[in-house]
Amino acid sequence: MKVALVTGASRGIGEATARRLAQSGAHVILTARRAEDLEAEVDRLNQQGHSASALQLDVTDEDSVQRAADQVAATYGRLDVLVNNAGVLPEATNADPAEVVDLQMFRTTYETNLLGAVAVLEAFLPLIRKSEAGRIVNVTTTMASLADQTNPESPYYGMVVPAYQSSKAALNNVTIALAKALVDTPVKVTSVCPGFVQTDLTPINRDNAPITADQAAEVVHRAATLPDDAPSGTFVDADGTVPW
Ligand code: NJP
Repeated sequence: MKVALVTGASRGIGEATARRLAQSGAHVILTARRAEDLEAEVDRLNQQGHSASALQLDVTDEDSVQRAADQVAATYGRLDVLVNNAGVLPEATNADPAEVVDLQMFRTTYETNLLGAVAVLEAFLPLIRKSEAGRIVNVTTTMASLADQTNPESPYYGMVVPAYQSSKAALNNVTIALAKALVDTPVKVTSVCPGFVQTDLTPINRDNAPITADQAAEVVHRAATLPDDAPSGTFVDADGTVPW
């Protein structure tokens, strides 16, 4: 049985992705800042005959990340699927910003979206290298595409949330670099844009989002279960390739 771990699995796309991975036969480890927020979904999945467990993992707390990695090492000795999903968008709820660039906003956003993801990658890479077919998914966004941000024809052209966009663009760069570093291994690394999804990430816009978290989980799941002959180091959404 494959062992999969999802960060930020207490709600939204992370929870739906964990559910989808469990439904496809993996043992899924749901993680979030508070383990108690995961209990109901873990119980539900196990009662449905799937295999799930919970671990506390705050991506901004290195000790918490390392504790989780040590626990996975002790229990399974490897990790087959890592979904770096935990993310924040504080600019979405900053109604009256003093200026478009705000150092504290960048720090808060980068702490979770970029440095948190890097901390998780560093701690879990040794376990992913032990998998026969490791898969890493970094959940980013087309809002971070430099091509789309500079194309006046793109629906993303008018979106200006620089802390969020640059944090995810940097994570996209990590995808590219990791794929190169792991080219001689079976590990595949993918950046995924889940689409505009009905979640708590942008509470003000939630009702305008066209798709549910369960629908968004499909493309994340696809990247998490790439076949052996699939390319590594790609950026995709539900429709295919997204330009960097
Ligand atoms: O967000 P939300 P989504 N350590 O707010 C967790 C990207 N995305 O599902 O600890 C660990 O419902 C938090 O857990 P908790 C987006 O950038 C979305 O929409 O309980 N976990 C919760 O489970 C993000 O990367 C859209 O607070 C931490 C989860 O993160 C991913 O999709 C569009 C944490 C957030 O759940 C999931 O976002 C797009 C920490 N320090 C990309 N801080 C969209 N929704 O439309 C937060 O293109 N979490």
